[in-house]
Amino acid sequence: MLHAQKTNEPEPSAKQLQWHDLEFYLFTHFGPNTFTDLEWGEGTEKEEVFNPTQLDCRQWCRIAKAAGAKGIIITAKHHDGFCLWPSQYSTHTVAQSKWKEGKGDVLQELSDACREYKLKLGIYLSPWDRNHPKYGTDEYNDVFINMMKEVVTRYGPLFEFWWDGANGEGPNGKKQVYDWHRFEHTIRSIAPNTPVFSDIGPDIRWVGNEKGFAGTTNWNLLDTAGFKRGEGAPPADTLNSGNYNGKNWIPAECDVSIRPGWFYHANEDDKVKTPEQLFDLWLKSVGRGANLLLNVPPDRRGLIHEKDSAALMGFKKIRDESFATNLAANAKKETFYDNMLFTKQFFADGDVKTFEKNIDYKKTSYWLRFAKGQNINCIVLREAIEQGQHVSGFSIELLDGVKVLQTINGTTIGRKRIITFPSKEVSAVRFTVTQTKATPLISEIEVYSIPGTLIEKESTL
Ligand code: FUL
Ligand code: CA
Repeated sequence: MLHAQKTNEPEPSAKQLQWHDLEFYLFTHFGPNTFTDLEWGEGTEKEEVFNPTQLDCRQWCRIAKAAGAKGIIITAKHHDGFCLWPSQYSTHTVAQSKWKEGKGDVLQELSDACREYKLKLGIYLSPWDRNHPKYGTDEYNDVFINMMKEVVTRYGPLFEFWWDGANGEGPNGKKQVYDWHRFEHTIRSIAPNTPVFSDIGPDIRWVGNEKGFAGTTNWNLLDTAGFKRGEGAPPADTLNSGNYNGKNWIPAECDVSIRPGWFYHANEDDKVKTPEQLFDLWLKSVGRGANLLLNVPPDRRGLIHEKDSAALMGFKKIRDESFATNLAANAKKETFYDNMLFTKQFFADGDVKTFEKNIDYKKTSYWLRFAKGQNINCIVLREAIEQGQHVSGFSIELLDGVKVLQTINGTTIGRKRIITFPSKEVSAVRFTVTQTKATPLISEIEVYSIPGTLIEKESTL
């Protein structure tokens, strides 16, 4: 049991906590653009362009599962308006295509395959629709709501519903005035357990870039008052770092593609991110307390390309190998208050994994001592976020005896914080919370020695 004092700090809902634990899932951009080599279809494409020759959602799921992804979010409808399911609210769908003589249903096949492989299904539904004749009129808001109802009831339960903020012109040259109030009310009533993503939530926020990086300071908190989805969204750096005093628990999700584009283009087959690049994205997303939504677009066959699949398998392998041996497991753990050693009573549950302070945290430090010199280059911290995100500053000292070899200062921890640094031989690691908004609850300190080539790369946004 954790024993933080009650605070007014925002806390995650049960469904958000479940979402946080997914960490990593795939994004699937698939539709007419796959066949026309576009990123943003015009909406005027003939339905017959959509004609995958070997579509196999079980192959997507097999690969997702083997990559350690927990689910798949699919573009049920992108901006071109084409529906990957036979919607009764559109005439621009798989039913009008030649694929399976108009009898096919990608969402059905994917939801069946996800069930078989024990993966979760999520749906991206673009409100911007460059095809629908009603787009740009009030009636289109009903169309969008009906489509949401259709996909939720037919293919749910969904682990995430993804609202794109884009709002361009439709076939009649008009921009839609989205009725977000009704959209939100609808999704809440038909899918109360599904966390909803958009630039500003309500449950999950965009991280402010499409590179896959969260801020090194990353609050799960966001102020949304006065902001809108799309053009009226908070500035990118706010989305990237959240708000220190944000009133709502709206954690960040990092969406990024394994290729330059979101949709498959054969001329990008040689531009698939390498396993090492994907691992670097892992450090900058999951390692900064966000979730990673990695886009892996199926090709014209309707299959994940061999190159993408190979990169994903390599990515999984280096994650498994890097985090196989937690060196903290064999270290001696001690908690010091000034010079006094605290033992069991310090940990309310007698478990050193849950590091809690009932006294001045700044004077308290947590030590890991190794029996002999140990080469390390990676430390994983976790905050018990069930009761909120509190820590705003911490320090890690790498020691050889009493000599401090290096001090690493950080800001937020959140659900997970992965710190990497050039390898050092240490006899001990000392961890101290230097700033916090309320009682800090650190639930995990792990130590690793990962391959030197995987140390986080410098990056600028
Ligand atoms: C953006 C879209 O415009 C892109 O095409 C892509 O779907 C990306 C994930 O979101 O808003
Ligand atoms: Ca405890």
